[in-house]
Amino acid sequence: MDLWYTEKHSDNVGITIKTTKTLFSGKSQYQQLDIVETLEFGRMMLLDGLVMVTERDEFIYHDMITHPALFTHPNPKKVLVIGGGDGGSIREIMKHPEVELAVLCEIDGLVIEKSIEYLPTMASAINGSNPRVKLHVDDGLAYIRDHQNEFDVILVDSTDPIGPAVGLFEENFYRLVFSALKDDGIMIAQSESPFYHADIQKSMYHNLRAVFPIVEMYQAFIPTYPSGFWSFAFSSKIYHPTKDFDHDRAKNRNFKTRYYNEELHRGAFMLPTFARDNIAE
Ligand code: AAT
Repeated sequence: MDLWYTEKHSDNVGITIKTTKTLFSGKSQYQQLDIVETLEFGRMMLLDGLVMVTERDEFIYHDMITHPALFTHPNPKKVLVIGGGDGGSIREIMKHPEVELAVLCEIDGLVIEKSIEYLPTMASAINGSNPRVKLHVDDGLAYIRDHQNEFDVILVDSTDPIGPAVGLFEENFYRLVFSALKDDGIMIAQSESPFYHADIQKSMYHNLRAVFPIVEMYQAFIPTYPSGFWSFAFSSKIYHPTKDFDHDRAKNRNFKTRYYNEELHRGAFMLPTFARDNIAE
């Protein structure tokens, strides 16, 4: 029997996806984890009933949380991902040959374990086979406190600001990220939907600007996230995402990307007026 899964995106709107099978359902110390099979989007991972990733559209999110920073920073050697236990961000980071080490700090070991088991295309670089990858099961806030002046790029691949991710949207956390970055470091954080989450964006960008001299929003189209219109925050100590971006290095990359490209890199930072207004000072 087919079951229709619905995620409510507001009190009155939602997305509905036909599922054919539940592959895993269980509760960790932090959250409810479900992995289901769908007809349109392949396998889909839910945390507390909300869509985190699907096999069909994850390439968009993972291209866009990684490549803009890694093609702006001239020599990213050491990268930290906070959250992202499915491994999709680490897989994309590994495509950059100059990266010597990527550290994944995910709070929930069950997400990592079940992603390796059920989402192997995403988890291909976190299954223990890659010597350039290190895994830590820990709260990102706790991990970052013990690290100073260490990373070239930090990606905050987190859940929405509820439960364990609340602290990852606060000024105090951004100060710790700033200290954990080297003098020319860059941080990217997923920053919700400009269409539905204006309030979250307003406070998040306010907090980021209190800490980083350069803060720019960029956008991507992600069909299974609320409204399909999603965003990321680019925060940086010295490099500007379009002025300092190395167009030729991105153009001549020796790997394939299905969403990101050197033209889109610039275009993604061009925002519709209502999105710009969300984060106006
Ligand atoms: N790669 C896209 C998937 C995610 S999931 C985000 C991950 O962040 C989850 O596995 C969650 O367990 C982890 N997480 C939450 N809080 C913390 C924390 N404090 N420290 C470390 N990891 C944490 C992103 C989905 C975006 C959803 C948009 N609707």
